[in-house]
Amino acid sequence: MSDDLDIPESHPRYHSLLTRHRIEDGVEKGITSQQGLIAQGRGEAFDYLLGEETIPSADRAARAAAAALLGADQPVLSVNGNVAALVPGETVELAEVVDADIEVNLFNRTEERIERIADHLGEHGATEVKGLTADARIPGIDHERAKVDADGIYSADVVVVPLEDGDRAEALGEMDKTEIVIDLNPLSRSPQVAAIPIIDNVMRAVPNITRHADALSSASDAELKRIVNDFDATATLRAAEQRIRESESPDGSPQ
Ligand code: PTJ
Repeated sequence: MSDDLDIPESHPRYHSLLTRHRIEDGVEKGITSQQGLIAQGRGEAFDYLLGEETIPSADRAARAAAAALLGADQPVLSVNGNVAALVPGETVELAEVVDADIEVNLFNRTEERIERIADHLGEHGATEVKGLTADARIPGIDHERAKVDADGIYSADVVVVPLEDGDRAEALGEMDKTEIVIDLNPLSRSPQVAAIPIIDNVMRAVPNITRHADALSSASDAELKRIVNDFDATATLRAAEQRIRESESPDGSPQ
């Protein structure tokens, strides 16, 4: 992926423009679907209202996510076309730190796009990418997202599902998995049904979970469990919604 932007990092909208650039690049490479552009626009609006920063409740959620992943028997990171374009290297790094599998799972599924995403993740250091076998189905979903690997998402105990539609999020919850959802919209169905909703941009959230996982790498199982049990999903969603509703720009004027 090329991150060659003709604008300096000091530009106030640098990160937002970099995100757009990566998504555009993803579409050009056949990794991201055209609907991914629309999803990105929707996310950007919420990010703007959140102040384009990781709010304290999202940081606490990222720490709880790191604890859940470190304490898991079989954690899996689910990757779609937007995630592959935005955070390929960061996803591989997180998978390494928490010893998770990576599985491609697409809403607009084609074998060709799965292969391209797997290759793209391989270029960013992934040694194994699941998702092509698709020998199991998530019960209760009648679209392509139901197709998963039996030794991947299907049998995982903890799953990270960034930028998800609500259907699969709900169905995975019903399979008794601990679901970690990353989404900028606290009112979206997927964070609402997640055990651990992280209301943050995936560009910030994924490296932040990795940072917390590094810091917790020598924590005991009891300590990891305590962090997960103490986490309050409802308060996290409420804090993000409040931030959005009361949004002010850094100089105090309404945005
Ligand atoms: O690659 P595919 O075929 O699996 O398709 C992926 C998309 C994202 C196109 C598909 O899952 C989709 O249409 O998703 P939705 O229903 O538009 O939901 C996307 C959610 O992600 C919305 O709630 C957005 O607010 C949120 N979102 C968008 N960009 C980001 C984001 N959340 C975190 N970080 C972002 N950069």
